[in-house]
Amino acid sequence: MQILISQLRFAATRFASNRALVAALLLGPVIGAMLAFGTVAAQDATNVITIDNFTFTPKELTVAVGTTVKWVNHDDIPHTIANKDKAFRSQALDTDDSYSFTFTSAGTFDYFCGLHPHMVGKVIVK
Ligand SMILES: [Cu+2]
Repeated sequence: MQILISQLRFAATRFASNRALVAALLLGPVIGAMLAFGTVAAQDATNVITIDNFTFTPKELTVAVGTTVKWVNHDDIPHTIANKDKAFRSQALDTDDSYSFTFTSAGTFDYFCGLHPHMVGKVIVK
């Protein structure tokens, strides 16, 4: 009888630890994906410059070296992104088109719209 009880306990313990293992295996990727998605979402939100009504918003953006900045045109006419020092230059962006550039060195990058040079903005890379 004592042996039977200890065998049952052993089985119950194994069952419980297996369930915990299965739960960990199932939840691990889910939590990982949630963390990854949260990180990507946060990065996107802070590194996007929108173009609306002939205006870059934010007009001035500070990012870390290695950051990719994305410009999205919400106007119904084309715009371009052109760095004053020619470090980057986009094609004409139609409505909802975007242009991305990864800043690999520190500095202040003044840019303007090649079609409407009065439209200006600045990315500061630290
Ligand atoms: Cu423009």
